[in-house]
Amino acid sequence: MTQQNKALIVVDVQNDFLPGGALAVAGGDEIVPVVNTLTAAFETVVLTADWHPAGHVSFASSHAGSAPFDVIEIEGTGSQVLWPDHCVAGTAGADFAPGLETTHAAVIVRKGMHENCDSYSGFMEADRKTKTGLAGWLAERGIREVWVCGLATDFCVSWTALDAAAAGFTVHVVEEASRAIDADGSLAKARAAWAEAGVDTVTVADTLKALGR
Ligand code: VGL
Ligand code: ZN
Repeated sequence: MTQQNKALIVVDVQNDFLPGGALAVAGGDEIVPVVNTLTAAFETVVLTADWHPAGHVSFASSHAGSAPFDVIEIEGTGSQVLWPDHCVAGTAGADFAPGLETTHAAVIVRKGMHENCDSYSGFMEADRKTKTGLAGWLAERGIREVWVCGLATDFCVSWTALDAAAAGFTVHVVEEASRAIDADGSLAKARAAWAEAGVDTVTVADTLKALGR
């Protein structure tokens, strides 16, 4: 092991977030080969998967009179953006993107599994209390520094990166291996939050260099 303290977290590279999917992110398919380049370079790779029950609280279809992209207030969560039904557990939309290298990942973290609570972050649900266990998993393996990429930059990648920073990890976002939804200035807001939290953005080339590759 030459990279004992470093890990890659690949966030939600799943069919429903690709063009043609239920919650398509423009250019989402373009990141697959870029993510694969990163995956091949890291010894420790974590994949997250958005994995919702049917009727999930984040689905507009679960709230009469609501439409996708409306924002509502939910008890225990606060503001919640409502989405089209997506990444329903066990459906093809929740499968990893075709061509995504997954065999080398040591762990897959599924999130958003509780009907009444969303989870953009791979570390903690939207109630800001319920943990997935990922911080402990990483810490027990001696990981101190993480690179985060995937879909979507301004939602699940951003929340995962910010929670990693809050958990004490050094965090880099690889935007080149990510794509954004960018609704209502959400990408600019995410970048400002990263700067505030000490999360930097790096290229794939920077990342390979940091790994000595
Ligand atoms: C995501 C919205 C809803 C994401 C997941 O992976 O960024 N966005 N669920
Ligand atoms: Zn979701």
